[in-house]
Amino acid sequence: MTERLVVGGALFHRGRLLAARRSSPPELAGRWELPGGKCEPGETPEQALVRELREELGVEIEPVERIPGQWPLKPGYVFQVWTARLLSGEPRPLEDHDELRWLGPEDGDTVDWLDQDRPAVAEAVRLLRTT
Ligand code: 9L3
Ligand code: MG
Repeated sequence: MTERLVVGGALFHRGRLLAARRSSPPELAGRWELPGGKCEPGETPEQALVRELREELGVEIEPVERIPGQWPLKPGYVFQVWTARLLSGEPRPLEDHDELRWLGPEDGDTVDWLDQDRPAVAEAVRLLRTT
């Protein structure tokens, strides 16, 4: 079986990283994530990320680079993360989130991240500190 890809975006802007609090499904609500979602057939991961952040946050972004690694989600799904930069718009929680927060380099542990997101978040925070 080929695994379905879920893409997440480590969105950087003015030295901060965007965290988004999920509002659904109930078992994930209240936990924080790198926004994103499922890659649709015929889409590249980068195209899926651009579409998902447009739908969920109302912003235009540019994927920059893949964060190495991939992490299992529910059966049949695997999670990969790209760093991204904000091209236009101010993120708003339009879909699937009820709060957004820009985190500085020292704020990585201040929200309750989904377990699956933690390794990529650690790397994103490291990049925030060093780039
Ligand atoms: N997921 C985990 N971490 C993330 C994202 C964007 C998604 N950063 C998981 C939650 C869902 C599945 O992937 O079980 C599909 O995500 P979505 O389409 O509900 O956002
Ligand atoms: Mg989503």
